[in-house]
Amino acid sequence: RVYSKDDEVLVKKSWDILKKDAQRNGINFFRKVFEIAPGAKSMYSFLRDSTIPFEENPKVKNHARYVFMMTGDAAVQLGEKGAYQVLDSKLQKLAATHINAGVTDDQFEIVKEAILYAIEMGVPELWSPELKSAWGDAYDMLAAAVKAEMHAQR
Ligand code: ISQ
Repeated sequence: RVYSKDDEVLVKKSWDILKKDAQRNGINFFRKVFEIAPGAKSMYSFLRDSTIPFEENPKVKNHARYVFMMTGDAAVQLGEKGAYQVLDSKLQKLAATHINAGVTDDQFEIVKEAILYAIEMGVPELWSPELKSAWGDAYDMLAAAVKAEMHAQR
């Protein structure tokens, strides 16, 4: 098994801290995505024609917080359950949203890099190679389920 009990413990411990500042951590997450892939802004109607910095856009602030919370809440449930059981009723809609946005499989790697960066910024005191691989594996499991559902729907 890739995702061990130790991984689960590390993810849960760090998430307890990260979720307390989901707004700031979510913004760090989104900022990194747009830094790596500026073109990703065009996925959001509310960013496409916007000239103000994205973190001043209230819609983005809410969305960044929401996506960060959803990812972390799903990640902490892995272990007892697999990704399919965790995402469950959300999976179909999540996959459909990503298909509609034109997301490709390789773009999941950008989001992985960005979320790991936001976690490092959010809990520098807990950051370690072990924490990085625990979150990386959690992300990979969730992403695999979303990608598989996207392929199934297409
Ligand atoms: C899509 N899914 C998750 C995170 C994201 C961050 C920025 C842009 C698109 C995204």
